[in-house]
Amino acid sequence: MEISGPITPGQMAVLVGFIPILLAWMYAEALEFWNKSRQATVNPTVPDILLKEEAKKQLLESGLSPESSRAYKQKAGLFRFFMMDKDFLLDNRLTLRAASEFGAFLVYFYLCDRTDLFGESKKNYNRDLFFFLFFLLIIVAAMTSLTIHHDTSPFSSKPVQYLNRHQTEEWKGWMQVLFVMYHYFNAKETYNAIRVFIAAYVWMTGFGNFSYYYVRKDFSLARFYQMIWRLNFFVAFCCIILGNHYMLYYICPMHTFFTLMVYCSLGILNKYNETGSVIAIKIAACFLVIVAVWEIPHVYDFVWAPFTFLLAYNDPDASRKYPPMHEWNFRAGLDRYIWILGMIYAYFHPMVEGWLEKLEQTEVKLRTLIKTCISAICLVVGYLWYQYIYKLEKYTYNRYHPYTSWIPITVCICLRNITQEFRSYTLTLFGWLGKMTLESYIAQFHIWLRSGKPDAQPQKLLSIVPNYPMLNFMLNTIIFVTVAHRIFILTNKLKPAMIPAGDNKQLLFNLISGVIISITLYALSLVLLNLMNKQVHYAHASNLNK
Ligand SMILES: *[C@@H]1O[C@H](CO)[C@@H](O)[C@H](O)[C@H]1NC(C)=O
Ligand SMILES: *[C@@H]1O[C@H](CO)[C@H](O)[C@H](O)[C@@H]1NC(C)=O
Repeated sequence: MEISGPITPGQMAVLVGFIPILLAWMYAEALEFWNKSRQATVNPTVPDILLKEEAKKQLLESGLSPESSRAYKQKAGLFRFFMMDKDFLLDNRLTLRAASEFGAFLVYFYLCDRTDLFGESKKNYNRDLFFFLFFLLIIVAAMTSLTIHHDTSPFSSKPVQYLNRHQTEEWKGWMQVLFVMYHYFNAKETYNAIRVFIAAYVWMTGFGNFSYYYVRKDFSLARFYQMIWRLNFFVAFCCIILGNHYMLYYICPMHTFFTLMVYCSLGILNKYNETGSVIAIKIAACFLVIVAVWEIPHVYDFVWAPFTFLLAYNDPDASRKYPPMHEWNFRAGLDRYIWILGMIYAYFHPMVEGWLEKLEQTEVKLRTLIKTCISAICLVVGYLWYQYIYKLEKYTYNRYHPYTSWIPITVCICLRNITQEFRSYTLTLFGWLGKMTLESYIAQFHIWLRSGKPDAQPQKLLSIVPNYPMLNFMLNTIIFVTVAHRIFILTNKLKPAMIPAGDNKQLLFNLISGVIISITLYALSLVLLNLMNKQVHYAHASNLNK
């Protein structure tokens, strides 16, 4: 098995960190198994409570109160991990299991994308096949998972759901399916549509985050870190394991940045958020910041220069070379306004919902008239947009995109919510896919498609079943979706262990120990690699001498 390129210190560090976790998990499972079988055979009649009482008595006898033992538990977690403390391992067995499974997936990613274990094949676009597969999925989803929802919206107690969670998740699912298929089949003709989808995600970032912070008023750092962690945990490991830059997965920095912007704009002076004019000023300020950074020459370079280490990107296969910060300018620039629009829509959401409720109560004739008018206007606007903007060639389209992407999004929202019934139907299959958009977006690069070397775009397909493109597509898709879904679940499982909510001391402790462990592992791996290189040199030299 050949690997592409030498092993980096980062990869070594992850490996060195992963092995003890894997061993600890196996040990913990063995302990659990042993405990269970012992309880079952030796002491089948003693209930659990008695055992616990017994343990407490022993603790007291040894001079430790239960309180101090709890503090000991929190603080000395790391220490106890290194000592392979049995109780600690048993308590954290599930976390260790999740971490080990996650590590195993990373190994799979590496095997798929950086070794020649599996083959690769060329992308091939066939419009007929592309839409056949997409419609097939819709039909299957409609037949198996059409659901009517009756739960209430977070803003009112009425069951009129306008812009509810099921819908946004379903919406994400639709877009995600087309988005990954666009990559798989290299469907160049849908390029402009993909741009609109990404704008819609960013719109949802603005919408969802604004609603959350505005309604819940929960500006706690722990919550915020959890969100950032959820967005970046998986991608960070992908970058280290595969030697990529963060910007290869541009969706992640983009959402992180816009989430940060919403958090800051609402979090600063959040006492005054109830006042309408303050919100108006905040939103205007967001616009001004974006206009200043992206529309005034040289401001962009000045503002973003310090972040070059994080956001630089060069495509190794590109025929034209751009400056390293061009990619971020282009990607974030395309959707620079739409998140603000999401915030505005979220702000007016309760009001629109009120209108809709009133509209539902008017008599049938008037209601039908109004709804028909709205639909007609939407259709005409949508058609005009399609004719005059969407159909433009991609470079021209990109220039108009930041200023026009709100049109299809608004049309979509209006039409989707036009009737009560329509609003409450969703296809849960798409909703299910929509939940793991982030994971499937990242995973597709390496275990569905194949990039082959650091920072390269995934130009090839991963081929597990050579010479049978459709069977390969099927098998690969099953693995890909399963892995993406598992990683979604694992990320959520590991989240509370890494970023505990509501305990700032523990959070700080975790952050600091995380940094220390990372630095230690990195240093250790540098030393290890150095030693290995010396050995290779030595072997080489002695070969030459012979
Ligand atoms: C905020 O936006 C990010 C990025 O889209 C998303 O992952 C997160 O769930 C959003 N937060 C809320 C509370 O909706
Ligand atoms: C009403 O508004 C949009 C669509 O989902 C929101 O995202 C809601 O999800 C709902 N309608 C649409 C357009 O799907």
